[in-house]
Amino acid sequence: MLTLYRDHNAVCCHKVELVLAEKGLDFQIVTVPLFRSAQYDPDYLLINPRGVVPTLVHDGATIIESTVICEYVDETFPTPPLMPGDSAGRAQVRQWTKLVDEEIHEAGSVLSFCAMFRDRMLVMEESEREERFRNVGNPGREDFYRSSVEDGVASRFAFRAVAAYERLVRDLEAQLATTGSWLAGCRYSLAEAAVTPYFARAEYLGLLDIWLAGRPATAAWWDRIKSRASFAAVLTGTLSNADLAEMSASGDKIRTEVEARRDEYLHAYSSRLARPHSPEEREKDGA
Ligand SMILES: N[C@@H](CCC(=O)N[C@@H](CS)C(=O)NCC(=O)O)C(=O)O
Repeated sequence: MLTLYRDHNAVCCHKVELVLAEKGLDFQIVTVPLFRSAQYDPDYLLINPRGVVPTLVHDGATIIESTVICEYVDETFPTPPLMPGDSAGRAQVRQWTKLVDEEIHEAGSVLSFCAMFRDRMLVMEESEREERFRNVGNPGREDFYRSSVEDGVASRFAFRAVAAYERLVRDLEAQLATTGSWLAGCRYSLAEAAVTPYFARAEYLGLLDIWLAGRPATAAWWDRIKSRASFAAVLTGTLSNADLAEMSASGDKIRTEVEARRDEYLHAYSSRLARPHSPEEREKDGA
């Protein structure tokens, strides 16, 4: 028996659900509504001491951390495989999942905070808002929650988030333009499941095209992902009209500022962003 503790519109839960859908697995859902602070309930903290979703329970084993859960599911239910058969391919997948864990998860969360969660939190009583911040048991997370809610896209965390999306899509384009349809090997893998929720969130906020413009290989890859049954089951088929309307309206309000921060990043970092030339190209340039 598989039980997933999740919030229905949480990016790292979508990652796990995409993997379960790709495998065609049935699972029981326990809803942990994040905005009601259910993740800090003492009973939930017993199974996930980090106070976050998702958590997967399988035959008495409790597994936390979405990337770890995805690998666990892939190993335990090997068909269809979502990891390439060779070590180099598996290393390639892990380069993407590590990037998502280290940078993109925070970037997606910050953009969501600057848009819809900020809107929700600004209308709370101050005491309720403070309690929400106080509940976060991790100073790093508390800092970005506070900063995104207090300063919105002007926050330094938002600048980092916009830069992280820019680098992600730049690197996806470089890879997909050379390797073809998928990020690792010849089929959909855990790398796709890891990136998809953060692309979907940016798309629902009405921001993804800021990064996709002029990146045809990534745009085609994104269309391939959206045409899969797993995407329909986890995203289009699950989010309500109210969810979609909230994301779209709140994203609309920050779009111009996000574009400006992207320009600011490209301007400040352009000389440091040039991809290194190959020895052959340098020789041709007379370097
Ligand atoms: N590294 C963790 C991150 C988990 C995480 O931050 N989950 C978010 C939802 S996507 C959450 O539960 N946030 C709780 C909160 O904001 O208080 C994972 O990948 O499982």
